[in-house]
Amino acid sequence: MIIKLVSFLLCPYVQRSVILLEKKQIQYQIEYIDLEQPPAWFHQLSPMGKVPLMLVDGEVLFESAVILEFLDESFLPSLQPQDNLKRAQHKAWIELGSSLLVAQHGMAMAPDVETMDERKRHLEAGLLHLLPPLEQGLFGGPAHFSLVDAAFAPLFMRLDLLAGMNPLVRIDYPGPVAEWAERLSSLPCVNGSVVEDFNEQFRRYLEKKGAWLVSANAL
Ligand SMILES: N[C@@H](CCC(=O)N[C@@H](CS)C(=O)NCC(=O)O)C(=O)O
Repeated sequence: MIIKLVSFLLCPYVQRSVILLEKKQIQYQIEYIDLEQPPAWFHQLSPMGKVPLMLVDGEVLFESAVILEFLDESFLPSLQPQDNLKRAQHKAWIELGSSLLVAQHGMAMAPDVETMDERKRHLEAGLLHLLPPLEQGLFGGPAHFSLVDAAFAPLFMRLDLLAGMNPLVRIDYPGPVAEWAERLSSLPCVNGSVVEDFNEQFRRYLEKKGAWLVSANAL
């Protein structure tokens, strides 16, 4: 099976697929595109005009959660629960992870401190929902890497980097969330899922977009 990922260098949704490809040691190719000036073929292939776009022997697949499931089912052993309800719950939490990624992006791009603060509180409230499943060990814990791990690691990586750029953006996670975030950040499949100068690229992107947190006003 020939797998090719079409990516934007900083995209957290693409990163989910890369984490799983690395975790399962699946061979893949990756092509980075500029989302502001995508090549003509991109809009022909990507029905929603978004990355990740995955080509599997030339066939198109899109939506990060669907790609995770496809990879997991195609390259065993499976990292999803056998139990139908638990597997469905994992999918539901991955969906929450997607909405938290949107919230993270909103906070990062906030044009002023007030907006950043309001978006930060929204994100903090969202993260609190993670406490019950984490306390129940629903995501598998340290012994069982799951698709939920792959889906959330890009969120924690970005929140960590943002906090490093501007301490006002730091979110104090409740204990179990902090432990989870730290565990994910130490995994080789997570560390190997971004380009080497990712931090610098991320910062430059925020500066280019006029994000308050890296502006002269904020620092
Ligand atoms: N629901 C999608 C979200 C993907 C997404 O938003 N990708 C962004 C880049 S990180 C994108 O392609 N944006 C281009 C656009 O919206 O025009 C998924 O999970 O794959």
